[in-house]
Formats: sequence, C-alpha cells, structure tokens
Amino acid sequence: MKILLMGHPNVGKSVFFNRLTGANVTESNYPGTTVDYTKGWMKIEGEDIEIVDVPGTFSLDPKDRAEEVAVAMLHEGKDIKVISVIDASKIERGLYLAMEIIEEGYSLVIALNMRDVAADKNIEIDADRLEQILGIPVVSTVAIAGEGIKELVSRLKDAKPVNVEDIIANATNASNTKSAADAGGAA
Ligand SMILES: Nc1nc2c(ncn2[C@@H]2O[C@H](COP(=O)(O)OP(=O)(O)OP(=O)(O)O)[C@@H](O)[C@H]2O)c(=O)[nH]1
Ligand SMILES: [Mg+2]
Repeated sequence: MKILLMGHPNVGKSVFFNRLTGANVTESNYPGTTVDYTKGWMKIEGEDIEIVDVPGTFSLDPKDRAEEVAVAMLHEGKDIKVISVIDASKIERGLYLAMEIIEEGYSLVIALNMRDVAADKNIEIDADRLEQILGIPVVSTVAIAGEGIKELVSRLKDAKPVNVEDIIANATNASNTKSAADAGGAA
C-alpha cells in the first residue's frame, strides 16, 4: 500500500509528511519532468508503507506541470490511499478536490488541518457530522502542533471508496433534519 498526501498548495502536506516519515526520505524529479517530489516510509502496525508528499493541486483537471504530476501520481495505481489535507478555514475549496478524488473511486481520509487558524476566524467545523455525510474518516488537525496526527493514522484503516450518490443522499437527509429542527419540528 502507498499513501498520497494530497491537497491545495500551502495546506500543511509537508508538515504532515515530516511528522509521519522517519529519516529515510528521498527527493527526486517525477520521471520525465522537472517537478520535484519527496517520498518516504512509515510503519503502521508493523507494515512498511510508502508515503508521498504530492505537489499541491487545486483539482484533478491540471493547470500546470506540478498539477499534472499530482494527477499522474494518483492515477499510478489503485492500491493507494489518500490523505486529503484541507485548510479548515477554506473548507469548500478543499472539499471540491476531495470530492473529485472520491468520485474516481479512491479510498481516503480527510485531515481538516489548520483548525487553529479556522478557530481564529471563528470557523468551527463539525468533523463528526461531515464524517457521517461523507462516509469516510474526517479528523481535525493542527499539523504544526502534532494535534490529531495519531488519530488520523489510526483511521487510515477505515478509508474506503464511497458512492457520490450516497453522499448526496446523506447531505439531503442532514439538511432536511436540520430544517425540521430549525422550524421546531420533530425530525
Ligand atoms: N497555524 C498553522 N499552520 C500550519 C498548520 N499546518 C501547517 N502550517 C503552516 O502552513 C505553511 C504551509 O505548510 P506546508 O506543509 O509547507 O504546506 P504544503 O501543503 O506542503 O504546501 P505546498 O508544498 O506549497 O503545496 C507552513 O508555514 C506551515 O508551518 C496548522 O495546522 N496550523
Ligand atoms: Mg509541501
């Protein structure tokens, strides 16, 4: 198994990478390109797992060479799991990319990173509710402080492919329940 750290530029992917990997890290050009990337190894329950610090990308519809490499890495094989790193203070944008990855059938967990930055902006995200709607693990993190990283790793085993239709149904139910509650009705 291989783990890809994916997300927009500047969301904390490399901080996760450095905290997850040991000394055995290599930097190289992606074959046929001048795009640099770093890979390393981590041990989960005794198994050595390759982990890749994927270049930042806004979507799976690449706009430059670095984004092309990010998409190529994702498409290299199906025996991969994705840690989708999202800036919790800009969650909609990050979720767009996560949804694209889900739509392609990959297994992922979401790291809602920069919870401290979001909190400073009075943004609070209900990670449990988001997890219920998406059907995949969602963990709040502050990568620079190491917060949530252990939990994130422990939830990797729960990463699984999900159907976008199921997510839409869950979201619709969630918002119906919420409207009923807001209107004072019993849901
Ligand atoms: N406040 C705060 N800062 C963070 C957190 N995680 C990462 N950072 C900081 O955010 C900046 C970007 O982090 P990186 O790990 O370099 O981001 P990246 O996703 O690898 O960025 P690219 O490689 O450019 O795509 C750095 O200055 C980090 O120290 C966090 O949870 N909270
Ligand atoms: Mg980086």
